[in-house]
Amino acid sequence: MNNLHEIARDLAVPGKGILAADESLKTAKKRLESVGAEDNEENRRMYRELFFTADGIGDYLSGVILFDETFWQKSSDGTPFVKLLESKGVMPGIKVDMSTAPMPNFPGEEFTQGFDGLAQRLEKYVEGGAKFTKWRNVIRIGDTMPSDMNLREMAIGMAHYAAAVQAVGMVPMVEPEVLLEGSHTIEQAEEVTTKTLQRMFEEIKNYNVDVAGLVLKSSMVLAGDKAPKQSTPEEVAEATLRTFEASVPEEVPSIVFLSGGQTTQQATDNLQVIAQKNNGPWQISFSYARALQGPSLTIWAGKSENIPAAQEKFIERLKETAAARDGK
Ligand code: 5MM
Repeated sequence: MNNLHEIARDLAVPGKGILAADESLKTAKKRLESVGAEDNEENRRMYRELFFTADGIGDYLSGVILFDETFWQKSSDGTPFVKLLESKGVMPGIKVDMSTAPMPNFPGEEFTQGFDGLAQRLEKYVEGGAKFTKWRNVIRIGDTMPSDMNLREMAIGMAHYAAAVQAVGMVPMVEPEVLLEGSHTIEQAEEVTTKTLQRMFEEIKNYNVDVAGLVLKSSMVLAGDKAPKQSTPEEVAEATLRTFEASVPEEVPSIVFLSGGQTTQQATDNLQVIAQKNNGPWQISFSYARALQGPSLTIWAGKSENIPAAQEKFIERLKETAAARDGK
């Protein structure tokens, strides 16, 4: 087994998962302002530090996905965040896409930016200690969405990105997020997610990417957030696992989920039942942002005196989510 295979497998080992702390500046602003905290570089740094210095994160986290600004920042005692995470046995990862933008001529659809200077940026991250990377596309479900062109662009972009990352010795995490927003049924979500993953892995193969050295970050399959009939954890687990069976090559070692706007409870319950029912060849775990950080963000609210309580809440969320990852 080569190094990429080992890293890809280790990112989803039993009992552990990934923290997605890679919100772009725009998203970080939204998060901070939602709790009345001012959006500035120091507050963003403090917010990240809260999570990275919480006692015991290494027991539940295999990796953390960072955003460029955070990747180069230091904790209050001067330790670079990357070194701090490494010292806790947590692999540093980096988001290398440059977020999404509207797709011309396809109203409602988006494409992912970030190929300009990608090779140079990847080299810098390797030197800086990154072990894996992440690239996210979004796929929206609607009357005429996703369009064939949107899927085509997503698949080619994702394959090209994954090939570039493996070429410099890092593990690419591929994240084609099928959005939860909308009134679609779980059946529609299953059809679109299956098609999305099939198209993506087809191009990944065409680009000679080593699928045993990548991690799939997927959305769960469930009815849209405005659908009259919401999905139960059993329905989510069955539809999600059916989707993977129909689309994910068995050599892929690890699949991790995004929480995508599900409540913390939903994200935990759904993960637990998926883990219990998973008979596939893949390890399945989590790579949540909101479902891990949300409750701590509310407690912290930008005030340093709230950090201990926010950290305690974070460890509680990690414990629950890591147990769910093991089907408990
Ligand atoms: C879908 O978002 C990813 C997982 O987060 P959730 O568990 O909250 O759904 C997340 O890693 C996302 O890719 C980053 O937050 C960056 O997103 P932006 O929109 O800031 O590029």
